[in-house]
Amino acid sequence: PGSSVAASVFHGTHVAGAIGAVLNGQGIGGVAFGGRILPVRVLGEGGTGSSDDLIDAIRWVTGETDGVAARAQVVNLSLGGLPEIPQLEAAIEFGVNERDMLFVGAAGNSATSSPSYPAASPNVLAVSSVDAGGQLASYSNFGSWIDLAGPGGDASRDGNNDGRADVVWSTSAVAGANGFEASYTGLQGTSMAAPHVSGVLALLKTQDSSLNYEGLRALLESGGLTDFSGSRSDQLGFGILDASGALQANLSGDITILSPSPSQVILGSETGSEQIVRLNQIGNGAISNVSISDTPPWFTVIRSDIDSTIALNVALVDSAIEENVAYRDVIRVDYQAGSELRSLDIPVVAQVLSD
Ligand SMILES: [Ca+2]
Ligand SMILES: [Ca+2]
Repeated sequence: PGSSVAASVFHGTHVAGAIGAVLNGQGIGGVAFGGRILPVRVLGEGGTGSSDDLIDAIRWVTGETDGVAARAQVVNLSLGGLPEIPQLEAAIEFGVNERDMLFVGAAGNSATSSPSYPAASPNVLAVSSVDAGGQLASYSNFGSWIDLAGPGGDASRDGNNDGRADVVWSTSAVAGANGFEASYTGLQGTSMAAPHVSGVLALLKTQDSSLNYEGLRALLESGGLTDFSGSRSDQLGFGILDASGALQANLSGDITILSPSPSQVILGSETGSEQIVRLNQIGNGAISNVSISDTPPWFTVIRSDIDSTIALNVALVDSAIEENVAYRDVIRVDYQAGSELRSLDIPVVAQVLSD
């Protein structure tokens, strides 16, 4: 659920409108305005519900429940705040692996870095929210688990200086003399940011119905979906959604990249003084000329491949670390992927606390 600006009703109507509202010369149009929407209700009025209902709904949409084909290609999850739940992970994994479905989750509106599921699931794109000036919205969650940002508005700001609060306008309804009447309303929230991403994914699926989550990650991590600057950030992930750029990148064919796991190295008294980072290859091009940047005195990087996966052993240099000081740097990996020169920044943070 988004943070309401006016009355908090017709949340799903608002989200669906951002994805698929038809162009009728009034109000707004959806990102994928020719798309078909399959509404699946999992929450009651006021946005409360149970994770069991969500899991049942995902199993139904993927076709796992009754052993049929997927009922949708893209699943927008403008909900969250759950912990990691194995059954929920399994239901999403089935859709991704067995049905080539794509899942998008709202990061949440608590201005915290605590992972919120299902967005934080490794098989779901987590979407944070930006205002009309492209800055992280004041309420938006953030963290190492954010994949990209989308327009979700911020009613407390006017980031594009147009004299109006930055809210997202979409379809809604109001009580009239003869029941509910169609209307439009402005809301803010990562719930509003996620459907913009889902709408673009629907367009990408129209271009190429074989686009699966692995291919989508390659597009994302190579900067193809966003205005990616070259460095991932905990606020915007790989950057702010770029609809037209995404459609062009999707058409340009196979992308090969190295994807780090974990995406960030944390060293210190809490987490240990060594960590292995695997650079998993996504895509089928040849990877060559992998080079690792010089490191600062406080850590070392040694390449120590695991079978055919490139891997880095990152280790703290105890003698170069002062206690209770926070250290932060990046490992830059340059490499050739097919005909493209690419680079990757892996953040490294360290802190050793005194006893
Ligand atoms: Ca995720
Ligand atoms: Ca504005």
